[in-house]
This record gives sequence, C-alpha cells and structure tokens, in this order.
Amino acid sequence: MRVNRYSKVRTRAAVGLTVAALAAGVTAGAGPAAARPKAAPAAPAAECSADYRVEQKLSTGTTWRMCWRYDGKAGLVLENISYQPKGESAPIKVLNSARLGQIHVPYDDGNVEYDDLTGFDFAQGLMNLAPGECPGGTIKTVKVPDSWNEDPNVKGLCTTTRSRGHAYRMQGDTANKVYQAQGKDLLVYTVNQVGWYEYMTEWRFQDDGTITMNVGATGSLSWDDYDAGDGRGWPIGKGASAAKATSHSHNAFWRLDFALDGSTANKIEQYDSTVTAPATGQRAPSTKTTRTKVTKELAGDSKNYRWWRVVSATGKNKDGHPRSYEIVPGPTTKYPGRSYTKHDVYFTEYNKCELFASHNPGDCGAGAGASVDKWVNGQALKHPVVWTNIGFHHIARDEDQQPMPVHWQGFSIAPRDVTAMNPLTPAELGWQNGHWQPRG
Ligand SMILES: [Cu+2]
Repeated sequence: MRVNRYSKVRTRAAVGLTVAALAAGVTAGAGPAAARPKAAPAAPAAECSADYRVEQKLSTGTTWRMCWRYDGKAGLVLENISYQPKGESAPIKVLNSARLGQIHVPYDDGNVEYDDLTGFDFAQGLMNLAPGECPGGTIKTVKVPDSWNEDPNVKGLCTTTRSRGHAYRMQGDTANKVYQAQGKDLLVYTVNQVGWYEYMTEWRFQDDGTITMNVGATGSLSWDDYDAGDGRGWPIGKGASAAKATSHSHNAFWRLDFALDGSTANKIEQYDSTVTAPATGQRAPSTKTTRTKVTKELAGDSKNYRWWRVVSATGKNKDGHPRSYEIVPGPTTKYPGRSYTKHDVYFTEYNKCELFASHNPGDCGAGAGASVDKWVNGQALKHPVVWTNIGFHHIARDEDQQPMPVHWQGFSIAPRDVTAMNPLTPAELGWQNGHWQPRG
C-alpha cells in the first residue's frame, strides 16, 4: 500500500516575526505619485496598501505595478497588473488577476493523482525563503489564511530584479556604433511545499512588456513512489534492480483575467497559417494566414502555425493599432487522461466562482461542473478568462536526487502592438517607425 503523501514531516523553520521583520517586508523604493512628472495622468488609485504593492522601475525605464495577495488554495495571486514603458505617460493595465489554476499530478500506474492546489494544501505549504534565495531583492511577509502553524506569517514572497541578456542589438551606421541594451526583469516568486515536492511559482515581468509564468518543481522525488508501479519506473539507485521511481505527470494550469487598458471586454482571436508547396512557375512555397474571431467559449488545441491573442476593446497604441497580448505557450506534453487536461487553452466567460481548472470547490450553479472543460458551454465571450494547460511527463533520472534539479514548465504572454515601437527603442532611433527612409 502506498503511504500517504503527507508522511513527510514538514520542516518549516519557526520564525518569530518581529515588527522589524514585518517592516522589512514592506516594499522599499516604490516611487510616490509626486515623483512622477506632473503632466502625467495619475496612476490608477492604489488598489492595495503599501504592504501589498509591488512597484518596480527597471533600469531600462519600464515600470511594472501590481498588487499581491495570498489565497488559501491558489497561493500567490497577482492583481491589477500594469505596464508602463518609458515612452508612455500612464500605466497600461494588462491583467485584473493572474494566478495558478491547478497543478494536477497523476502517476503513471493509475493508483494516484493529486490536485495539489485544491486537495493537497499547496497554499499551506508556503516556505520561508532564506535571504540568499532572493538575491538583491526583498522578501515580503505573507500571512497564510487559516494557517496550520501557530504563527501564520511566512517570509515567503520574493520580489527582485534580474538581467536577462540582450534585449536587442543593432549595428549602427558607423563602424563603432552599436545599439544594444541588456534586458531587465522583475521577478516575483514563492516556494510551496507539497509532500516531497517543492514548487516554485515564478512570475517574470520583462522590461519589453512580456510576462512569463513558470512553475518549477524541485525538492525530492516522492519517496512513496519508488515501486516501479507503472512497469517502467526508472532505476535511480545502484544497479538494475534498484529503487524505481514511478513516472508521473505535472499538469500545470494558469488562470488569467485580462483587463487590457482597464477594460475586461477583450476580444479573442485565433490565427492559423497553412503552407502550400510552390505552384508551377512559383519560386517558393507560400503561406496563408487566416484570423478567426473567437466569440464563444472555446477549448483550444495547439497546433503547428496556430496562435491566439487577447485584443483590447478600447485601447490603441500611438500608431492607432489595437493593443493586444499574444499567448506564447512553452513546451508541453498534453495529458489526455482527464477531460480538463485534454486541451491546451480554454477561453471561458468570466464567472467569479470558476477559479480552479479541476476540483473547483465553489458552487457555480446547478450542473455547472467542477472543471474548466465543463465551463466551455457556448456562452458568448464578453469578459473572457484565459486558462492555459502546460504538461510535463516526469520520467525520473539518476540526476533527480538529491535535491531534484528544478524542472520548469510555463508560458508567456507577449505584447503585440501595445506600443507603437519597441518599448526600449533608444531616442536616436525613435523616428524609424514604419517604412522609414534612411537619412542621407
Ligand atoms: Cu515530478
């Protein structure tokens, strides 16, 4: 018999939080409104108190603003996320809310599956971060709702910045002139222990407007699953008859409630391209791209040459093009074992009780069902919510012990026409928009 996954004793360090420690968790350096140029429209009224605000102006000129809170099941929830690159006089709102929607972990032997967020206390497992694991940043104190611990406060939320290498490079018109910029990101992350695993929930806000969300699994392989129950458990100890870790999947879901330019009345578009071999007399294959407006709820399947975007109902960039964010999935292994894992992306009409992609605990009305696939039932999309499903099939290897190296899975949303040009364009190149003529 398999022992309960919870047989591992939680070893959370008991941290007696002092007032000073709490104060240290408060955002430092968030610019007061008075520091902004007087002519600029005021930023949206602060939707949260200073303790729950994240505001970071990156050295390349882009400012990200958001509020955070901690949900008793979903863990970290980011709200009212806005982006303000250097050329914009006001923050551009991107999302009302961004959060994990589930981590579903079925084992290959068919004996167990875990709904880690709703059923296995992901949020309760918030871990204290050592100072060294938030390099150059701030560790905020999180009060875990209905905490099992005497002290519900966990120094568990890191906000920091990181360089990501080249944002762009371009040779100038003289030999020694190179336009280049090193990109900077704001990172926001927590670590949550579930059984033997520790999940890193990482949100990366790039200075070019891209948001990347990743779940990283580390900690240890599940000690109770070294039984090759799937008939193919990978030997990870000495010799061929060694302990064999049962393979399993981690199916991670995210739930994104967009509010581009402050409006939730966003539109969804799907693009598909087909490539045709050269016709007689044609020199090369041709590619035709079509747009399909997604006006009703959809369970979408990724496909070669297919992508989706969320389009603002109200906002346009300085070129007059509607602002949008494109969904950029990361590598995924789609798990066909459950109705809710069968599709890569779901667009559902907003419903405040539809919060988890599976095992949704809320009562969403008679016959509503408890998973995201059930909520795709033909409603018109007036306020679409985007759900993404990124799967990882984990066949253990010797290197997975000990500790297990972090394995990441996730996706990005990338700005498409949010600004009229590259938001990091240097001033000297600001005139090179459209079909510009080289200056003699
Ligand atoms: Cu795993």
